[in-house]
Amino acid sequence: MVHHCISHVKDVDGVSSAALVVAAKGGTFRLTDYDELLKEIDAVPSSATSVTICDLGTNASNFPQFVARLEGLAKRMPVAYIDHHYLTEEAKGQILRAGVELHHDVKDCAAVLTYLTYKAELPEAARMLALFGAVTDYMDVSPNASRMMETFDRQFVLLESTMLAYALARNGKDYAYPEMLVKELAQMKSPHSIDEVGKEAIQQAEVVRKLAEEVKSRGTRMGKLAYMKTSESATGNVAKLLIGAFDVPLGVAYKEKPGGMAEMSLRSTSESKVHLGKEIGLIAQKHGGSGGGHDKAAGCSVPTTEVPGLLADLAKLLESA
Ligand SMILES: [Mn+2]
Repeated sequence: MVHHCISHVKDVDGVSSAALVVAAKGGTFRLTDYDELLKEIDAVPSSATSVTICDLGTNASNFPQFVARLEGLAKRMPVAYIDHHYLTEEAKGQILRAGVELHHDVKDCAAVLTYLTYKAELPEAARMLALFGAVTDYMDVSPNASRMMETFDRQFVLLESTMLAYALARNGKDYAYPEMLVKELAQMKSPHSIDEVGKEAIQQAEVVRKLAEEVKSRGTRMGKLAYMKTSESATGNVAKLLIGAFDVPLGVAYKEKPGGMAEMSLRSTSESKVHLGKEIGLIAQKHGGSGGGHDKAAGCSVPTTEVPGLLADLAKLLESA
């Protein structure tokens, strides 16, 4: 029996989810991003006898292909899909009818859902991995996560989670780094005891401090949002910093990728009435791209030439919400 896991490469939630699956099931794993998910499902190794997919959502435009691939895979082996990106009831029904074991809840991060799914096969210490995902996805206030948090020293969990997130933000471009983290975390190692994670995190703290200054002069306000083009890989962090620097409910940061595309991160505050995950898919599609995500954190990819139009649509939406 060889289990195979496909999880999100971009953040601690995806990395922790993968580590939990590897700790519970052993076998092989692959980290990937939203736009490569279908390819990764096609590339499930022939040695695999079961598969778990974690923390990876699709958007409306490629959802039919996603379900078709899940169905094909589920005919060959048991498939579990653990995720917390927004899904309509209809979409959930389609996934279930494809023969997939679905663990979905928008109120918890993927790592908490993964922990709960494989709890019986995991050591006690694995609860900490679930909390790393919860803290860094801003979902540690859910009933499940806060109950778990109460059983630890909160400061220790926050320190370890943040070290992991900062080290990953610095090294996420090369998949070898998050892959190394998955292997170490699956052994229940604390982030501070993994190689240079502590040193990398401190270096990233200085990057974040400088960025907080930089966004004030390089960011632009447009109605109730502020945006900025950046070369930082952690565009989500930049989006968050924009919210503070301009005192707006929505921050948008983007970077240009080869091939004329812009990769964009959106973050909002509780003041915003717009569900980013639901809306950005539609707006990005209108501008020739794709996107998705959560209520207060989402992302999209659109042609660079469409960025001004997309920002204007977002500003208009915020104004009318
Ligand atoms: Mn997540």
